[in-house]
Amino acid sequence: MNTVTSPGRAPAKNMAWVPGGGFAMGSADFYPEERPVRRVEVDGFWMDDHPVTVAEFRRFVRATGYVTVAERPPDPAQYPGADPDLLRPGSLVFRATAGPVDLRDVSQWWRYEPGAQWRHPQGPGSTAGGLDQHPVTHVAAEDAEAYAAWAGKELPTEAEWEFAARGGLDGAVFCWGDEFAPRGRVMANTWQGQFPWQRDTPGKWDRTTPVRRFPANGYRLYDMAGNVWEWTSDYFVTGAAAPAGPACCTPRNPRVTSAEASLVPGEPGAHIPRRVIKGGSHLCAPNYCLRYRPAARQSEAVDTSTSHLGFRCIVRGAASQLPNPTAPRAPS
Ligand SMILES: [Ca+2]
Ligand SMILES: [Cu+2]
Repeated sequence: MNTVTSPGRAPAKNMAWVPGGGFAMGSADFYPEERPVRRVEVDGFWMDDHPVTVAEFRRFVRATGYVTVAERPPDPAQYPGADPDLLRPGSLVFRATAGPVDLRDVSQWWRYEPGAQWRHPQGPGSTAGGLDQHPVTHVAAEDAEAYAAWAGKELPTEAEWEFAARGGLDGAVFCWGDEFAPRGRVMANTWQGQFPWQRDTPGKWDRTTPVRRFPANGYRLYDMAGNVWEWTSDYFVTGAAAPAGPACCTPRNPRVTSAEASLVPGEPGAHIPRRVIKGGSHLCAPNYCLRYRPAARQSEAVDTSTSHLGFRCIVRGAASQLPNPTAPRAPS
C-alpha cells in the first residue's frame, strides 16, 4: 500500500511512523459536524499502533499512584442539583436494552454506575481480569494526558488523528477504503445488528476486543475505527468556528486550544469544556451511528469517562529525532 519510510528508530515500542502530508479533512456525505471538507497539512509523527491497553495503563498507575477522575468523588459545586448517586465516584457504563427503544434517548442504554472505573469496567462487581490486551476505558481527558506525560508522549490533535486514520487513502470513507466489509471481511469492532439490543455476533465480541484483532490500516495502525473512541487534544468546535488559516494557505498542524470555544451555553453541564473524540466504538451501528470513519467526530465533556472511550498517544517528528535521556521510561 504505502511505502512509509520512518525517520529512524521509534521512540518507544509499538509505535508506527505516520508521514506528514496534506489531506482532505472532514466529509460532506454523513453528519453536519464533519463539514466542510477542507485541505489540511500535518507534519509527520509517531503514533501508538493501538489504543493504550489495560496492561499499559496499569503499569502507569503502579509507577505513579495515579487516581483517575472516575475514582474521585465529583465536586458538588460543579454539578448543581445533581442526584446524590451521581456525586459518588463512578463512570458511564453501556447496558444493552431488552428490545428496540427510542434512539433519541441515550439514557436508555447509558447508566452512571458508581464504582465503575478502569479496573471495574462493568461496575464495582466486575474486574478487568482477562482484559489486559483490551483498550483501557473509563478515562477522562486529564487521565489520558497524565498517562501521555508519564510516557513522554502527547495526545494527537484531531487533524493528526484523522490523517493517521486515513492510512494514506485520501478521501476514502473508511480507514481501509470505501467498502464497509470488503469481500465480506469485518474490518473493525463495530456493532453488527440492531443497536442497542440485538447483535449478529453473540459471544464473538460484545464489548471491547483485544487490540490488533482486526487488520491494520496503511500506516500499520490498529483499531483506529471502532473498539473505543479516542480522545484528542482539540476542543470541539464545528464548521464555522473551526480554525482557518489565511485564505492563501492550507492550515498546517491546526489545533483548537480554546476551551471557551467548546462551551454550549444553556445546556446542562454547559460550563464544562468539550473535546473532540474520534474513531467510533464497538457501539457504533448502521441503524444508529455511522461513526467508524476517519472523518467522524463527536464532542465529549472533558470530565466524562465511559465504557467505550479510550485513547492513544503520539510523539511528534522533530522530538523523536532527539535523544531524550531525561524522558520517563516509556511503557512497552
Ligand atoms: Ca478506535
Ligand atoms: Cu457511534
